[in-house]
Amino acid sequence: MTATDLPRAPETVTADPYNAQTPPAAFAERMTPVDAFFVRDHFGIPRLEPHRWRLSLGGLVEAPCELGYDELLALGRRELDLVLECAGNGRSLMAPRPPGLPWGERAVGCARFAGVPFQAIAARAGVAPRTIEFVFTGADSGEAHGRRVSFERSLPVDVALHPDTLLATHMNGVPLAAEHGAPVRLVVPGRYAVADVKWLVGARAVAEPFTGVFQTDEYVYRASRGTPDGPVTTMRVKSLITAPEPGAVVAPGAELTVRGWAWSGGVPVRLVEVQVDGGNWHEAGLARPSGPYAWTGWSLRWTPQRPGRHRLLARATDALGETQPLRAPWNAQGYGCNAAASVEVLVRMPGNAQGTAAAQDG
Ligand SMILES: Nc1nc2c(c(=O)[nH]1)N[C@H]1C(S)=C(S)[C@@H](COP(=O)(O)O)O[C@H]1N2
Ligand SMILES: [Mo]
Repeated sequence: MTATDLPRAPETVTADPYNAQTPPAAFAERMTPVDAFFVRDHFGIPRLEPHRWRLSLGGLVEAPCELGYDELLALGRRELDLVLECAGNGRSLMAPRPPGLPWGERAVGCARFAGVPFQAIAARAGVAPRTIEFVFTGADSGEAHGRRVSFERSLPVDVALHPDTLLATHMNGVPLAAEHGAPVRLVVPGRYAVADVKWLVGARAVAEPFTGVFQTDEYVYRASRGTPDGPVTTMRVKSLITAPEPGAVVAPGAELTVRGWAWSGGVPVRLVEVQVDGGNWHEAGLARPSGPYAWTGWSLRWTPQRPGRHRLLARATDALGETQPLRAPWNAQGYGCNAAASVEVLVRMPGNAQGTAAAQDG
């Protein structure tokens, strides 16, 4: 069965390389099903067999080494529920639309990852004190900015050696799927998912800032084509409305539940507010998240009265006091779009033909 035969397969954005966003139905679940989880690939999908996989650890370490899959599994196991969000998520909402994949709002998902803290492997090799970063290498490569490169990203040494930075082998209880980085990928809580190098085959300790294409050309905030303002790192506070679905038709006087998810880069969500047609903001109820890096469920009862189209907005605020802006913050490459979530619904009496026509011309 191919991905497109699955009832809840991701919605393809580009076929080659394969990029796809999570379908709305998958957000009904706290953990986004693997089959429905968004995929972001810059090059092709390498097919790596676990029993032939090797990770090389080198650079400024006392004892460079290689590690196989079973050796990795033997080093421990830690489970974490993590939101993964592409830094380009929401780009198509920016005006003018920056170049890059035209993501809607669904290049995001939350899954339970299991793996081994990178720290455990680094400790075995012994990290030289001069180390400022670790560079992580994926098995995929191709042409980018006129160069032939591997997919490589670096992390500051304290982030790389944080006990929650994992070499993940499992997602939602099953071994990683090929498109999500099998057999081993990096996952870094709280950061935009570009940090989460898939098909991981190498890690090296370095004493200078890494300047690879995906570190300094791509995945940086720039006001214009000029000097970058800084790299894409922590996920900005954000929310998603999962019900009602866009264009839903509801009867006046019928109570419904507006619900969704909210998250911020490793910081708890403190508040979610919902607004109808530009009126007052109403505080939604928050559910307890399944872990410090998981998303927070929120909901609010709403009884629409007036027939017609209604615009619902949701905005989250995190424990640091950061709130989603109403309009997408623009930057030249379209990263970090965290504008308030928005959905339009149609309220009409059942069987009202005019309402039906109005629903269709939207
Ligand atoms: N090796 C490799 N790792 C990668 C990428 C890639 O193209 N190659 N894409 C990154 C980006 S930009 C994102 S958003 C996440 C997406 O992870 P997913 O496809 O499992 O959802 O993987 C990251 N890791
Ligand atoms: Mo991404």
